[in-house]
Amino acid sequence: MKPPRRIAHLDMDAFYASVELLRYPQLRGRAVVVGGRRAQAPQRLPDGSLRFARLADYVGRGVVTTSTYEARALGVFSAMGMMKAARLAPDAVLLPADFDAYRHYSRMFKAAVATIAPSIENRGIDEIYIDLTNIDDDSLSLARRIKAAVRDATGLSCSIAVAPNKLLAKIGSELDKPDGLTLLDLADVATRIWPLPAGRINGIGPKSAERLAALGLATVGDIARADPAMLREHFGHSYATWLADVAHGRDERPVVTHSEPKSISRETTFERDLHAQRDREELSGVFTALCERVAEDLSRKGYRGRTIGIKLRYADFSTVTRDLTLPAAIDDAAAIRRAAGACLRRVGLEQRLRLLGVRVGGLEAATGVPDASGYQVELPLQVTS
Ligand code: DCP
Ligand code: MG
Repeated sequence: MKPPRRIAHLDMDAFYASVELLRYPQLRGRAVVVGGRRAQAPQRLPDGSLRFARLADYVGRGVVTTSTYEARALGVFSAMGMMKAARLAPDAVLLPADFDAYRHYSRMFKAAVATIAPSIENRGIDEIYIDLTNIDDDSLSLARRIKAAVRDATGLSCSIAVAPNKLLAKIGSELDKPDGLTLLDLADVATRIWPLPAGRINGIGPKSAERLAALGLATVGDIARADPAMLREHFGHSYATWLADVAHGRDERPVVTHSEPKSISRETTFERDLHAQRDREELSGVFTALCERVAEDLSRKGYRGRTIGIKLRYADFSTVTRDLTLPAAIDDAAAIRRAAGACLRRVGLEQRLRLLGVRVGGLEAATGVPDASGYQVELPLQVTS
Protein backbone atom coordinates (compact mmCIF):
# COMPACT_ATOMS: atom_id res chain seq x y z
CA MET A 1 0.00 0.00 0.00
CA LYS A 2 1.20 3.47 -0.83
CA PRO A 3 1.91 5.69 2.16
CA PRO A 4 -0.47 8.64 2.55
CA ARG A 5 0.87 11.71 0.77
CA ARG A 6 2.42 14.56 2.73
CA ILE A 7 2.51 17.76 0.72
CA ALA A 8 3.87 21.06 1.97
CA HIS A 9 3.17 24.50 0.62
CA LEU A 10 5.69 27.19 1.48
CA ASP A 11 5.15 30.90 0.86
CA MET A 12 7.62 33.62 1.78
CA ASP A 13 6.34 36.33 4.13
CA ALA A 14 5.92 39.82 2.59
CA PHE A 15 8.55 38.63 0.17
CA TYR A 16 9.74 41.70 -1.76
CA ALA A 17 9.42 43.91 1.30
CA SER A 18 11.33 41.45 3.45
CA VAL A 19 14.18 41.35 0.94
CA GLU A 20 14.32 45.15 1.08
CA LEU A 21 14.55 44.97 4.88
CA LEU A 22 17.67 42.82 4.57
CA ARG A 23 19.25 45.71 2.69
CA TYR A 24 17.81 48.42 4.94
CA PRO A 25 17.59 46.86 8.40
CA GLN A 26 16.97 50.33 9.87
CA LEU A 27 13.45 50.07 8.42
CA ARG A 28 12.51 47.00 10.46
CA GLY A 29 9.31 47.55 12.38
CA ARG A 30 8.16 50.32 10.07
CA ALA A 31 5.41 50.45 7.49
CA VAL A 32 7.24 49.92 4.20
CA VAL A 33 5.69 49.76 0.75
CA VAL A 34 7.39 48.40 -2.36
CA GLY A 35 6.24 49.86 -5.65
CA GLY A 36 6.79 52.71 -8.02
CA ARG A 37 9.70 53.69 -10.18
CA ARG A 38 13.41 54.30 -9.83
CA ALA A 39 12.72 57.87 -8.73
CA GLN A 40 11.78 56.68 -5.26
CA ALA A 41 15.15 55.04 -4.58
CA PRO A 42 16.64 56.21 -1.27
CA GLN A 43 19.10 59.07 -1.59
CA ARG A 44 22.51 59.05 0.02
CA LEU A 45 22.96 62.28 1.98
CA PRO A 46 26.34 64.03 2.40
CA ASP A 47 26.61 62.72 5.98
CA GLY A 48 26.34 59.18 4.62
CA SER A 49 22.85 58.50 5.87
CA LEU A 50 19.98 57.52 3.60
CA ARG A 51 16.87 59.55 2.93
CA PHE A 52 13.91 57.34 2.15
CA ALA A 53 10.91 58.44 0.12
CA ARG A 54 7.71 58.96 2.08
CA LEU A 55 4.59 57.37 0.69
CA ALA A 56 2.77 60.68 1.28
CA ASP A 57 5.01 62.35 -1.31
CA TYR A 58 4.08 59.91 -4.03
CA VAL A 59 2.30 61.32 -7.05
CA GLY A 60 1.29 59.02 -9.88
CA ARG A 61 -0.83 56.06 -10.78
CA GLY A 62 1.37 53.24 -9.53
CA VAL A 63 0.08 50.41 -7.38
CA VAL A 64 1.50 48.79 -4.29
CA THR A 65 3.50 45.71 -5.19
CA THR A 66 3.70 44.50 -1.62
CA SER A 67 3.91 45.91 1.88
CA THR A 68 5.29 44.97 5.27
CA TYR A 69 2.91 43.61 7.87
CA GLU A 70 3.18 46.97 9.67
CA ALA A 71 1.80 48.66 6.54
CA ARG A 72 -0.88 45.98 6.22
CA ALA A 73 -2.01 46.82 9.75
CA LEU A 74 -2.81 50.28 8.35
CA GLY A 75 -4.84 48.77 5.51
CA VAL A 76 -2.19 48.86 2.77
CA PHE A 77 -2.08 45.73 0.61
CA SER A 78 -0.76 44.48 -2.74
CA ALA A 79 -2.45 45.95 -5.83
CA MET A 80 -3.87 48.98 -3.97
CA GLY A 81 -3.37 52.32 -5.73
CA MET A 82 -0.37 54.10 -4.25
CA MET A 83 -2.25 57.38 -3.76
CA LYS A 84 -4.94 55.61 -1.76
CA ALA A 85 -2.24 53.81 0.22
CA ALA A 86 -0.63 57.18 0.94
CA ARG A 87 -3.83 58.41 2.56
CA LEU A 88 -3.92 55.36 4.83
CA ALA A 89 -0.19 55.31 5.66
CA PRO A 90 1.37 58.67 4.80
CA ASP A 91 4.48 58.02 6.89
CA ALA A 92 5.21 54.67 5.29
CA VAL A 93 8.54 54.37 3.50
CA LEU A 94 8.31 53.84 -0.23
CA LEU A 95 10.93 51.73 -2.01
CA PRO A 96 11.28 50.84 -5.68
CA ALA A 97 11.10 47.18 -6.69
CA ASP A 98 14.38 45.42 -7.43
CA PHE A 99 13.43 42.26 -9.26
CA ASP A 100 17.00 41.03 -9.64
CA ALA A 101 17.33 40.94 -5.86
CA TYR A 102 14.01 39.12 -5.45
CA ARG A 103 14.99 36.52 -8.04
CA HIS A 104 18.31 36.04 -6.27
CA TYR A 105 16.61 35.38 -2.92
CA SER A 106 14.02 33.22 -4.64
CA ARG A 107 16.74 30.94 -5.94
CA MET A 108 18.43 30.91 -2.54
CA PHE A 109 15.38 29.89 -0.53
CA LYS A 110 14.46 27.18 -3.03
CA ALA A 111 18.00 25.80 -2.95
CA ALA A 112 17.87 25.76 0.85
CA VAL A 113 14.64 23.77 0.85
CA ALA A 114 16.10 21.38 -1.71
CA THR A 115 18.85 20.39 0.74
CA ILE A 116 16.13 18.88 2.95
CA ALA A 117 13.40 17.93 0.50
CA PRO A 118 14.34 17.82 -3.17
CA SER A 119 10.90 17.14 -4.64
CA ILE A 120 9.86 20.72 -5.29
CA GLU A 121 7.27 22.29 -7.58
CA ASN A 122 7.93 25.92 -8.40
CA ARG A 123 4.81 28.03 -8.21
CA GLY A 124 6.37 31.40 -8.74
CA ILE A 125 8.91 33.65 -7.20
CA ASP A 126 7.96 33.15 -3.56
CA GLU A 127 6.06 29.88 -3.30
CA ILE A 128 6.65 26.18 -3.79
CA TYR A 129 5.00 22.87 -3.15
CA ILE A 130 7.18 20.20 -1.59
CA ASP A 131 6.46 16.48 -1.61
CA LEU A 132 7.50 15.14 1.80
CA THR A 133 5.90 11.71 1.38
CA ASN A 134 9.13 9.78 1.06
CA ILE A 135 11.18 11.69 3.58
CA ASP A 136 11.95 9.90 6.78
CA ASP A 137 10.91 12.38 9.45
CA ASP A 138 7.62 13.53 10.93
CA SER A 139 5.85 16.48 9.35
CA LEU A 140 6.36 18.88 12.24
CA SER A 141 10.11 18.29 12.41
CA LEU A 142 10.41 18.55 8.65
CA ALA A 143 8.49 21.81 8.51
CA ARG A 144 10.66 23.24 11.30
CA ARG A 145 13.84 22.13 9.56
CA ILE A 146 12.73 23.63 6.25
CA LYS A 147 11.85 26.96 7.87
CA ALA A 148 15.20 27.03 9.66
CA ALA A 149 17.06 26.24 6.44
CA VAL A 150 15.28 29.07 4.64
CA ARG A 151 16.06 31.46 7.46
CA ASP A 152 19.71 30.41 7.67
CA ALA A 153 20.21 30.75 3.94
CA THR A 154 18.36 34.01 3.41
CA GLY A 155 17.56 35.70 6.72
CA LEU A 156 13.91 35.57 5.66
CA SER A 157 10.84 34.02 7.21
CA CYS A 158 8.24 31.93 5.46
CA SER A 159 5.00 30.22 6.24
CA ILE A 160 4.53 26.54 5.62
CA ALA A 161 1.74 24.03 5.87
CA VAL A 162 1.86 20.27 5.59
CA ALA A 163 -1.30 18.50 4.44
CA PRO A 164 -2.43 15.41 2.51
CA ASN A 165 -2.64 17.39 -0.73
CA LYS A 166 -1.78 20.64 -2.53
CA LEU A 167 -5.19 22.19 -2.05
CA LEU A 168 -5.09 21.97 1.74
CA ALA A 169 -1.39 22.80 1.95
CA LYS A 170 -1.96 25.99 -0.07
CA ILE A 171 -4.84 27.14 2.11
CA GLY A 172 -2.97 26.06 5.23
CA SER A 173 0.14 28.12 4.60
CA GLU A 174 -1.98 31.27 4.88
CA LEU A 175 -3.69 30.32 8.12
CA ASP A 176 -0.84 31.29 10.41
CA LYS A 177 1.06 33.98 8.45
CA PRO A 178 3.68 35.38 8.99
CA ASP A 179 6.26 32.84 10.16
CA GLY A 180 3.53 30.23 10.26
CA LEU A 181 3.64 26.48 10.64
CA THR A 182 0.39 24.64 10.08
CA LEU A 183 -0.36 20.93 9.99
CA LEU A 184 -3.65 19.99 8.38
CA ASP A 185 -5.39 16.66 8.03
CA LEU A 186 -8.62 15.68 6.34
CA ALA A 187 -10.11 15.51 9.83
CA ASP A 188 -9.40 19.25 10.22
CA VAL A 189 -11.35 20.29 7.13
CA ALA A 190 -14.65 20.88 8.89
CA THR A 191 -13.18 22.95 11.69
CA ARG A 192 -10.41 24.85 9.91
CA ILE A 193 -11.41 25.04 6.24
CA TRP A 194 -15.21 25.20 6.23
CA PRO A 195 -15.40 28.54 8.06
CA LEU A 196 -13.21 30.22 5.40
CA PRO A 197 -14.68 32.36 2.61
CA ALA A 198 -15.07 30.39 -0.63
CA GLY A 199 -12.59 32.67 -2.39
CA ARG A 200 -9.76 31.33 -0.26
CA ILE A 201 -9.73 28.24 -2.44
CA ASN A 202 -7.22 28.49 -5.22
CA GLY A 203 -9.43 28.18 -8.31
CA ILE A 204 -12.46 30.03 -6.97
CA GLY A 205 -11.83 33.48 -8.42
CA PRO A 206 -13.74 36.68 -7.57
CA LYS A 207 -16.38 36.02 -10.25
CA SER A 208 -17.12 32.49 -9.08
CA ALA A 209 -17.10 33.65 -5.47
CA GLU A 210 -19.71 36.26 -6.40
CA ARG A 211 -21.92 33.72 -8.14
CA LEU A 212 -21.61 31.35 -5.19
CA ALA A 213 -22.47 34.15 -2.78
CA ALA A 214 -25.55 35.01 -4.84
CA LEU A 215 -26.70 31.43 -4.17
CA GLY A 216 -26.10 31.90 -0.47
CA LEU A 217 -22.81 29.98 -0.54
CA ALA A 218 -20.32 32.28 1.20
CA THR A 219 -18.00 29.83 2.93
CA VAL A 220 -16.28 26.62 1.93
CA GLY A 221 -18.59 24.83 4.36
CA ASP A 222 -21.64 26.23 2.56
CA ILE A 223 -20.37 24.63 -0.64
CA ALA A 224 -19.65 21.34 1.11
CA ARG A 225 -23.21 21.21 2.41
CA ALA A 226 -24.83 22.38 -0.83
CA ASP A 227 -27.06 20.10 -2.85
CA PRO A 228 -24.87 18.60 -5.63
CA ALA A 229 -27.73 18.81 -8.12
CA MET A 230 -28.09 22.52 -7.42
CA LEU A 231 -24.35 23.04 -7.97
CA ARG A 232 -24.53 21.13 -11.25
CA GLU A 233 -27.47 23.17 -12.43
CA HIS A 234 -25.64 26.44 -11.85
CA PHE A 235 -22.04 25.57 -12.62
CA GLY A 236 -22.14 22.61 -14.99
CA HIS A 237 -21.05 19.07 -14.27
CA SER A 238 -17.28 19.40 -14.15
CA TYR A 239 -16.97 22.63 -12.13
CA ALA A 240 -19.68 21.41 -9.74
CA THR A 241 -17.81 18.15 -9.19
CA TRP A 242 -14.59 20.07 -8.62
CA LEU A 243 -16.34 22.44 -6.16
CA ALA A 244 -17.71 19.53 -4.12
CA ASP A 245 -14.29 17.86 -4.09
CA VAL A 246 -12.35 20.90 -2.95
CA ALA A 247 -14.95 21.82 -0.37
CA HIS A 248 -14.31 18.40 1.19
CA GLY A 249 -10.55 18.86 0.95
CA ARG A 250 -10.12 16.33 -1.84
CA ASP A 251 -7.34 16.92 -4.36
CA GLU A 252 -5.22 14.36 -6.18
CA ARG A 253 -2.94 16.66 -8.19
CA PRO A 254 0.66 15.49 -8.07
CA VAL A 255 3.59 17.71 -7.16
CA VAL A 256 5.17 18.43 -10.52
CA THR A 257 8.89 18.76 -10.24
CA HIS A 258 11.15 19.72 -13.04
CA SER A 259 14.74 20.40 -12.36
CA GLU A 260 16.32 23.52 -13.78
CA PRO A 261 18.49 22.78 -16.79
CA LYS A 262 22.23 23.18 -16.24
CA SER A 263 22.85 24.02 -19.84
CA ILE A 264 21.08 24.29 -23.17
CA SER A 265 22.76 22.90 -26.24
CA ARG A 266 22.27 21.95 -29.86
CA GLU A 267 24.47 19.73 -31.95
CA THR A 268 24.40 18.30 -35.41
CA THR A 269 26.11 15.42 -37.17
CA PHE A 270 26.99 16.34 -40.73
CA GLU A 271 25.75 14.38 -43.75
CA ARG A 272 29.39 13.93 -44.74
CA ASP A 273 32.50 14.80 -42.75
CA LEU A 274 33.48 18.42 -43.28
CA HIS A 275 36.86 20.04 -43.45
CA ALA A 276 37.44 23.31 -41.68
CA GLN A 277 39.13 24.99 -44.63
CA ARG A 278 37.71 23.25 -47.67
CA ASP A 279 34.11 23.32 -46.37
CA ARG A 280 34.51 26.57 -44.58
CA GLU A 281 31.35 28.18 -45.84
CA GLU A 282 29.10 25.23 -45.18
CA LEU A 283 30.58 24.74 -41.73
CA SER A 284 30.16 28.40 -40.94
CA GLY A 285 26.50 28.29 -41.97
CA VAL A 286 25.80 25.26 -39.77
CA PHE A 287 27.66 26.88 -36.89
CA THR A 288 25.61 30.08 -37.12
CA ALA A 289 22.38 28.08 -37.37
CA LEU A 290 23.28 26.10 -34.23
CA CYS A 291 23.90 29.34 -32.34
CA GLU A 292 20.56 30.69 -33.51
CA ARG A 293 18.73 27.58 -32.36
CA VAL A 294 20.41 27.69 -28.95
CA ALA A 295 19.46 31.36 -28.68
CA GLU A 296 15.84 30.47 -29.53
CA ASP A 297 15.84 27.69 -26.94
CA LEU A 298 17.22 30.07 -24.33
CA SER A 299 14.64 32.74 -24.98
CA ARG A 300 11.76 30.26 -25.12
CA LYS A 301 12.81 28.77 -21.79
CA GLY A 302 13.62 32.16 -20.27
CA TYR A 303 17.34 31.74 -19.63
CA ARG A 304 20.61 33.49 -20.35
CA GLY A 305 24.02 31.97 -19.85
CA ARG A 306 27.59 33.02 -19.22
CA THR A 307 29.48 29.93 -20.25
CA ILE A 308 29.55 29.34 -23.98
CA GLY A 309 31.00 26.06 -25.24
CA ILE A 310 31.52 24.03 -28.35
CA LYS A 311 31.84 20.33 -28.98
CA LEU A 312 33.60 18.81 -31.97
CA ARG A 313 33.76 15.21 -33.03
CA TYR A 314 36.42 14.36 -35.54
CA ALA A 315 36.25 11.81 -38.33
CA ASP A 316 38.02 9.30 -36.05
CA PHE A 317 35.29 9.81 -33.43
CA SER A 318 37.52 11.55 -30.93
CA THR A 319 35.68 14.41 -29.24
CA VAL A 320 36.87 17.72 -27.85
CA THR A 321 35.09 20.50 -26.02
CA ARG A 322 36.09 24.05 -25.29
CA ASP A 323 34.29 26.76 -23.39
CA LEU A 324 34.74 30.24 -22.11
CA THR A 325 32.98 32.28 -19.47
CA LEU A 326 31.79 35.78 -20.25
CA PRO A 327 31.53 38.68 -17.82
CA ALA A 328 27.75 38.75 -18.20
CA ALA A 329 25.08 36.28 -19.25
CA ILE A 330 23.89 36.46 -22.85
CA ASP A 331 21.08 34.99 -24.89
CA ASP A 332 21.39 36.45 -28.35
CA ALA A 333 22.59 34.46 -31.32
CA ALA A 334 25.27 36.89 -32.51
CA ALA A 335 26.95 37.09 -29.12
CA ILE A 336 26.80 33.32 -28.73
CA ARG A 337 28.29 32.99 -32.22
CA ARG A 338 31.17 35.31 -31.34
CA ALA A 339 31.97 33.46 -28.12
CA ALA A 340 31.63 30.03 -29.71
CA GLY A 341 33.85 31.23 -32.57
CA ALA A 342 36.52 32.15 -30.05
CA CYS A 343 36.32 28.60 -28.67
CA LEU A 344 36.63 27.16 -32.15
CA ARG A 345 39.92 28.96 -32.68
CA ARG A 346 41.35 26.98 -29.78
CA VAL A 347 40.95 23.51 -31.29
CA GLY A 348 42.83 21.66 -33.98
CA LEU A 349 41.07 21.72 -37.33
CA GLU A 350 43.33 19.55 -39.44
CA GLN A 351 41.07 16.51 -39.32
CA ARG A 352 37.64 16.40 -40.87
CA LEU A 353 34.68 16.91 -38.56
CA ARG A 354 31.64 14.71 -38.14
CA LEU A 355 29.80 16.68 -35.48
CA LEU A 356 29.57 20.21 -34.19
CA GLY A 357 27.71 21.36 -31.07
CA VAL A 358 27.10 24.63 -29.25
CA ARG A 359 26.28 24.81 -25.58
CA VAL A 360 25.32 27.62 -23.22
CA GLY A 361 25.77 26.93 -19.51
CA GLY A 362 26.02 28.99 -16.35
CA LEU A 363 22.31 29.67 -16.80
CA GLU A 364 20.31 32.30 -15.01
CA ALA A 365 16.71 33.37 -15.44
CA ALA A 366 16.37 36.06 -18.08
CA THR A 367 14.84 39.24 -16.66
CA GLY A 368 12.82 40.13 -19.72
CA VAL A 369 14.18 43.65 -19.45
CA PRO A 370 17.39 44.62 -21.20
CA ASP A 371 20.35 44.74 -18.86
CA ALA A 372 19.99 48.09 -17.12
CA SER A 373 23.72 48.61 -16.95
CA GLY A 374 23.84 48.66 -20.75
CA TYR A 375 26.70 46.21 -20.50
CA GLN A 376 28.28 45.36 -23.82
CA VAL A 377 29.43 41.79 -23.87
CA GLU A 378 33.05 41.61 -24.85
CA LEU A 379 35.17 38.53 -25.30
CA PRO A 380 36.48 36.86 -22.97
CA LEU A 381 37.46 37.80 -19.48
CA GLN A 382 38.10 34.34 -18.29
CA VAL A 383 38.90 31.28 -20.35
CA THR A 384 38.48 27.72 -19.20
CA SER A 385 38.63 24.49 -21.10
N1 DCP B 1 3.21 40.58 -5.89
C1 DCP B 1 2.97 41.45 -6.95
N2 DCP B 1 1.68 41.85 -7.22
C2 DCP B 1 0.64 41.40 -6.46
C3 DCP B 1 0.88 40.51 -5.39
C4 DCP B 1 2.19 40.12 -5.13
O1 DCP B 1 3.89 41.85 -7.63
N3 DCP B 1 -0.61 41.80 -6.72
C5 DCP B 1 4.60 40.19 -5.60
C6 DCP B 1 5.10 40.91 -4.38
C7 DCP B 1 5.13 39.87 -3.30
C8 DCP B 1 5.32 38.57 -4.07
O2 DCP B 1 4.72 38.80 -5.34
O3 DCP B 1 6.15 40.13 -2.35
C9 DCP B 1 4.71 37.38 -3.41
O4 DCP B 1 3.30 37.52 -3.34
P1 DCP B 1 2.48 37.07 -2.06
O5 DCP B 1 1.05 37.07 -2.45
O6 DCP B 1 3.04 35.81 -1.49
O7 DCP B 1 2.68 38.28 -1.04
P2 DCP B 1 3.84 38.55 -0.01
O8 DCP B 1 4.88 37.50 -0.04
O9 DCP B 1 4.32 39.95 -0.22
O10 DCP B 1 3.08 38.54 1.37
P3 DCP B 1 2.53 37.27 2.20
O11 DCP B 1 3.27 37.29 3.50
O12 DCP B 1 1.07 37.53 2.37
O13 DCP B 1 2.81 36.05 1.39
MG1 MG C 1 4.39 35.49 0.04
